[in-house]
Amino acid sequence: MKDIVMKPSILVARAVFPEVLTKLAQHFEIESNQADETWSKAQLTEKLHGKVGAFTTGTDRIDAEVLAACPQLKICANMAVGYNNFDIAAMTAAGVLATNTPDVLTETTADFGFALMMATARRMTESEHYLRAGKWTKWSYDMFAGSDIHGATLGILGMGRIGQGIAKRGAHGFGMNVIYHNRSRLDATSEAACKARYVSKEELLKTADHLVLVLPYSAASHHAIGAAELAQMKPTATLVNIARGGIVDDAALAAALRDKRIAAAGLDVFEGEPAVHPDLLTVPNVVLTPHIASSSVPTRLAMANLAADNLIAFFTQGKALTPLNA
Ligand code: 8YV
Repeated sequence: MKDIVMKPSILVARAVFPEVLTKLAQHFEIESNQADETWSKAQLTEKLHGKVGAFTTGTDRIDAEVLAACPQLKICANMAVGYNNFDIAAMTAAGVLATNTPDVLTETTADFGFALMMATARRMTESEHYLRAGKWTKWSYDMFAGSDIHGATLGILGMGRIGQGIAKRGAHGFGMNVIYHNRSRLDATSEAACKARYVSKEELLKTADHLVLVLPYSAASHHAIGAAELAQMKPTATLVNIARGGIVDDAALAAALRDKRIAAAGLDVFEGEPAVHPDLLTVPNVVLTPHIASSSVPTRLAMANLAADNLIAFFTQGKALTPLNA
């Protein structure tokens, strides 16, 4: 008689491309969430119970409490490069591998960061709302006059892969003067490739015409841009956040925008998203997008495939492709 080999049981916590589910189904018994229901922590914990693996996204929090209730769990594969939804220390202590999806989203996310910076500086959504509201009745010399991108000083806070992608676009495509601040300085070859100059955070804030945030979220970067930092920026400067909500103090930013202490902001991420600080919704000089920087079809598919391949490689070869705590 043939042995029946049980496939490992995994949870796919959010809706995902059907072809990725089909691929996973060749290797695993799957409980999925194609209805994309929003689960509470208790529901996520209940669904995870008895599973050996999980396909997660940035909205699924895996912490000590969840881990304690799911002792069978061996791996959580995040479909995101950021992993602040994971308590890595707790996962390591519980012997649970964490993986993320680096590299595959770098260029798409850098494209979006650049686009958001341009939309912010050139007041694209503000002027579109004006047009849609039927307020455009005549040309005027200063109508929605914004600031230039070409030749301006691009400041980048957090110079990882995505930060470097934005720097290259600015330096090589738009003749921008690029400055950056990061926990550690890049090597000379990487700096030369981005034509970027390392400066202190203070100089970055004071000098940048357009400041783009691309740093990971942690306790150390919580409210890295608050009232004090905004006060150091030029009144003509713009601020773009494609990193994580919580890096910017949204209430302080809304006040700075309202009082024109900086010219404008572009935000793809928010503290407590999908809720958005109500004050941000009342100021006109901010471009708001719903956390879509990595969202091109090919890139989201590549991210989903990499997360799936991490699960498959771990269970078939004993080694994930992009581990965080191996
Ligand atoms: C994801 C992101 O869309 O990769 C990241 O870190 O922020 C986005 O690309 C989001 O986290 C969903 O998992």
